[in-house]
Amino acid sequence: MLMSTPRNHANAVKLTMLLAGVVLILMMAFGLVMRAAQGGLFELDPAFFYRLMTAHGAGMVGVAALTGAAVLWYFVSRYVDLIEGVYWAFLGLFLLGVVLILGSIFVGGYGGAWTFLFPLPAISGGAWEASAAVAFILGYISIGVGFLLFYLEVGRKIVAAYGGIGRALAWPLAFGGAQPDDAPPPTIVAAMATTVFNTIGIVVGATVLVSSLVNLLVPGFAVDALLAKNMIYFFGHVFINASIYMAVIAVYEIVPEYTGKPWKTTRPFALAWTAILLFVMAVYPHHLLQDTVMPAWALVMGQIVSYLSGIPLLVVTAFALCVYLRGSNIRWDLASALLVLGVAGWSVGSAPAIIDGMISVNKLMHNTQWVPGHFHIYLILGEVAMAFGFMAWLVKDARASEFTGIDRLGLGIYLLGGTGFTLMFLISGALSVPRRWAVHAEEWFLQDRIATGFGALVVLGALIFVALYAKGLSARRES
Ligand code: HEM
Ligand SMILES: [Cu+2]
Repeated sequence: MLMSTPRNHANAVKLTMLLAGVVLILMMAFGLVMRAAQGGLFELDPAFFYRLMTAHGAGMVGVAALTGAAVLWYFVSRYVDLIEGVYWAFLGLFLLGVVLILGSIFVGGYGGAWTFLFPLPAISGGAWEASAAVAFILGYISIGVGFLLFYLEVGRKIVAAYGGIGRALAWPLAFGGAQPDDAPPPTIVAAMATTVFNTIGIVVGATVLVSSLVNLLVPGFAVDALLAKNMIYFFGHVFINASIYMAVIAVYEIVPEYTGKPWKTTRPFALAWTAILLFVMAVYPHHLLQDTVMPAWALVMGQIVSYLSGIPLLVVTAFALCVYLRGSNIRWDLASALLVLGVAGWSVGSAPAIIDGMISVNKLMHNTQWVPGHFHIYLILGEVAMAFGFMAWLVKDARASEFTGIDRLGLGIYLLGGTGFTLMFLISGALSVPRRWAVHAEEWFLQDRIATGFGALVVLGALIFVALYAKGLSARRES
């Protein structure tokens, strides 16, 4: 095993993180415009609101997945020999997809949301042409193909090096009485698990995408709407979760540098990752709790697995992190603070998610802003915080001092903004404010405006992080 990432892979990942940082800020600005428009701060044509919402949803999910994948590639390349060309093909297909999606939205007028629910892409009520929906779907397919190539390379190299999927998942340790010292490192276990479940998710997503594409081109070819919805939410749930499960590799690899205690694959760790592998796929029916035509057993399973899903997440990462931090003299800087924040935000965000996963609650809350409330917690304060932490760590050695005033300022602004912004979504949801409405009633303006203020802080914090990263990159080039 290599102790440091090969230079070529490191450079490709650094470039990816710079791109991702710029896209994050742009998409956050879109979100801010939406929130301000909901608060009646200015008039926004509703059709344009839905375009922004589609770009924000697809763009943010995409950038979360991209940063997660970059983290995975960076650290997995320390253990196995990955082909650099595959990464460039992945990035190229990703960017091609972005161009197609942006074109479909801002040139073609597509505004059917990132979930492209059948038959919405085809039946737009005249808001966009079928060709715009086709471009959107082709964009997704391009990104999907890129990810499949990525996982094929990661998967085959890990399987070859560790002797099979089961061994890479540390099953001999989990179920066979093998010794922890013989188990693969946490990075490999996490990379193998995400490779398996995200590949399955993307293949299911690609199937429903191609079906929707055929339906667009040959309207006589109808798709079963309930089946399509199941497939889309299976894909969507697995894909966004995979982004966080990939990003957490940064915590496993970087936090030990600060605590001096290596993160080890233990039996509970191995068991938890196997549980994650199964739960992440079994839990998706929690997105269909409103669909009364779904078989009752599937919905009940969605609820029960929702309860269970929180456990391995909290055990493997949040609880383990507390154990590692306790009694160690962790050195705080921007990177370690953001990584620890990421785990905390992810864990906290799982609570309102589990609440919404209860059938009785979901009946009331599902189409309210409670839903964007919970996922913005584990995205802004979870996945994206980990991505910013990873970026700060990448340029750490270019900095003279460890935890500067500007670092603390950025962190404080981001944390305050993120907490306030997501709390306002939850409060609005509890007050039954619907989600995905371009125009709000005046009674909701106050929450919307307070949220807009907090949202602006998030954008400002993110700007500071990305600027520090860009500065760090250029300082390294000069030295
Ligand atoms: C400054 C930061 C952000 C702001 C101001 C913001 C704002 C918004 C707003 C106003 C909505 C629509 C809410 C509604 O349904 O009424 C939304 C939806 C959404 N946001 Fe954000 N957001 C931010 C950051 C993020 C991040 C970091 C991610 C993911 C990494 C994200 C992912 C999403 C997704 C997936 C949706 C759902 C779109 C849909 O319903 O189709 N957002 N956001
Ligand atoms: Cu879900």
